[in-house]
Amino acid sequence: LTQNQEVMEEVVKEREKLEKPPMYTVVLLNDDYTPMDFVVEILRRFFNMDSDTATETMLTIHYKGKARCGIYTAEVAETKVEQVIRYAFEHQHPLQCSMEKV
Ligand code: TYC
Repeated sequence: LTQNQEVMEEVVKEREKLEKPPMYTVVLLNDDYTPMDFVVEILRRFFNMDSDTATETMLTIHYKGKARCGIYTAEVAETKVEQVIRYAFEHQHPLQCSMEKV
């Protein structure tokens, strides 16, 4: 490759980064104490799910241990994780939430 081609490849790579920011899934984790209806409320409030989707997702977490609740850019995913953990804590529930790179 010529030096020019190398520079152009680098430019293309940087452009692709700008167009496609890394995405993260926000994952909710099961525990033995958080009430099911509270988890459904969380899924509706923070992940904009309708009742049926929220109920299905809650049951997936309950039976399988965790479920993906949404996919976001890093900043939005971090904010969701913080908001969910704080909201659960304020209601004295141990519900935990994390993010995973897609
Ligand atoms: N396992 C909880 C119960 O039986 C319900 C639950 C579901 C808790 C999802 C957390 O992320 C969770 N009450």
